[in-house]
Amino acid sequence: ENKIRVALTGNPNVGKTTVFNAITGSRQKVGNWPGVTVEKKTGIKEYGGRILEIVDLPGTYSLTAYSADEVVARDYILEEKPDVVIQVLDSTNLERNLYLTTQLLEIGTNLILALNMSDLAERKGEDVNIPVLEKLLGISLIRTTANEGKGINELLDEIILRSGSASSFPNKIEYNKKIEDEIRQLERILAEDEALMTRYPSRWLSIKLLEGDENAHSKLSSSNVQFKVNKFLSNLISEEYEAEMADKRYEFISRVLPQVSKGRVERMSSSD
Ligand code: GDP
Ligand code: K
Ligand code: MG
Repeated sequence: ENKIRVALTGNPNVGKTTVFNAITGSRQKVGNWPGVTVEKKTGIKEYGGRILEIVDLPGTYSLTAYSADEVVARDYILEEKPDVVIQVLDSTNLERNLYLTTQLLEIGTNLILALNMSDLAERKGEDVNIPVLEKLLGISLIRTTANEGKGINELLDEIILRSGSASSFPNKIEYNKKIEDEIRQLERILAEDEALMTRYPSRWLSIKLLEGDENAHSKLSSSNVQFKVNKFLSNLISEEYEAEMADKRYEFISRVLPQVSKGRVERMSSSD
């Protein structure tokens, strides 16, 4: 196929729409997502002999299902399975932005990070070691200053490159032993519904079930699997899981950031 379906995601105000505009120019369509009053922007770009279909997803801090924006963004990635997902990040606010990254990694996508607002980061004297961060996350990063059109061609080249590969699930976050064990048990139950397993990543779905995510639960279609899952979850307190999992995601970020921030770079590469 000559078409590449690309989704832009990221926190609010990080420059998603600026990236979207820089890529698609005037070839845009604006409408609404079905059933909700959330704006839907799509656009087309011809590049390297390929046709890129780009969608500008609503800005979110997380991929839970607490708001219409989160459900739209998450369901697009899960159900429509874009060939490539670009997370646009504000380079001056990496810690907060990487929280969404941990969740995109958990879903498993062809993820590319656009480290946007690099002009502001540079002005503040902040710098990240891109090769080391790429290695720690297991994905590609491109530096952009979208409002000046900088890094956009590099981003397009990376989209073409990534579009040929399968989604990856760099399993970066390990929960405690008890939770990992429960994830495995849930995955075994879910595996009984083959159709479900071709649609959703089983580890991600198991994690969301433990977190008490009703939207994720509603994706279970087999009543047999539903029954077993409900029985498994009946004695568990989902709030505790949600807290533990959020902690582990932040812990991962706080381990990664010092290794890629300016000043720590030398130490990292010599001991790595
Ligand atoms: P969105 O909410 O993620 O879609 O963010 P927008 O694309 O609407 O951008 C938010 C603001 O940041 C706008 O005023 C943009 O002009 C500005 N902006 C976008 N990218 C950059 C960048 O790389 N550097 C700077 N300095 N400003 C940017
Ligand atoms: K905005
Ligand atoms: Mg926007």
